[in-house]
Amino acid sequence: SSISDFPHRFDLLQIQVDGPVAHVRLNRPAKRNAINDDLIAQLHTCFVNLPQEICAVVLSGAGEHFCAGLDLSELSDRSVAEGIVHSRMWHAAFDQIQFGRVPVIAVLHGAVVGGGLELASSAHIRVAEDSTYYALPEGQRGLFVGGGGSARVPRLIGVARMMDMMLTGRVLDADEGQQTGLSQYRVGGGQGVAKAMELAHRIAGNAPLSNYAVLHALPRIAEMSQPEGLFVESLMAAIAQGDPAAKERMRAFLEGKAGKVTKSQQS
Ligand code: 1HE
Repeated sequence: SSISDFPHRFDLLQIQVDGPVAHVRLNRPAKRNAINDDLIAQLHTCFVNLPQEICAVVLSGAGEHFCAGLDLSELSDRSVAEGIVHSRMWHAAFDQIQFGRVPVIAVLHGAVVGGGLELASSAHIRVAEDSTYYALPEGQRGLFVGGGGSARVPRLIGVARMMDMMLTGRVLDADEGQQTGLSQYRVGGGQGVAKAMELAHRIAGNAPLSNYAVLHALPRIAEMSQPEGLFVESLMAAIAQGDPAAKERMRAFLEGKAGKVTKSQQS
């Protein structure tokens, strides 16, 4: 997919390319970026077709909210069978985000609710602004999560916290989200995109195979029994080490040409 056409192909996504980083913004602010079938399809197409030049993605939402979740106006027309297919469409799109080629950093502000939290939890790093709040109103709407939330959210905050959110409608604010592990970075209002772009450029500077191993090997190993996980880790480590990019980086360090680990990289 050509990098120059890429940003112009999606009417519900606004895409800006900055060197190796693409900033993908949900662009349906009048509906609080509620996800209808078109938007889920565009997210899927966008992440499947990321041009090779792109090494990291920042994902954000236009307007006052990150995302109001499922577009509730499309719901009533669906049969049970169509509901399953619809949910699987969301799974396919969000799998492209979580298990694609490049790391994705979500910038959260305002409502991150229902399917919006499911989308956010498909990203690899979350940066939350002051205004962020999290909820799973599916319980109140007579629904259940259908965008991967029951698999992804407990892996971030645990089953008990997700049960509480779904059963009681509990809303977590930005600080609670940070304490419970929903976000990894907490920033002031309007600072999220700049922080995420800084992180994305840092990530894009890593060897592609290291990033790929973190996205694809690490979560699998974490779910394996320890003996199997350790064996897979050894294979992945040897493969990464064998890559010319790794050899070059190690040589650069030994020759004093690469950065040291410093405290300034803390956050
Ligand atoms: C929507 C949606 C939506 C807003 N579907 N149209 N998600 C929810 O249950 C959350 C529902 N939304 C809200 O609680 C609020 O809209 C917000 C807290 C997100 C934002 O409030 P606010 O005051 O800024 O906006 P608003 O006035 O409520 O909404 C502005 C417009 O967006 C309005 O439409 P309008 O034509 O009257 O201007 C709203 O109807 C529309 N809108 N949210 C459709 N979600 C795969 S399973 C996932 C299951 C779920 O995600 S369930 C949770 C759904």
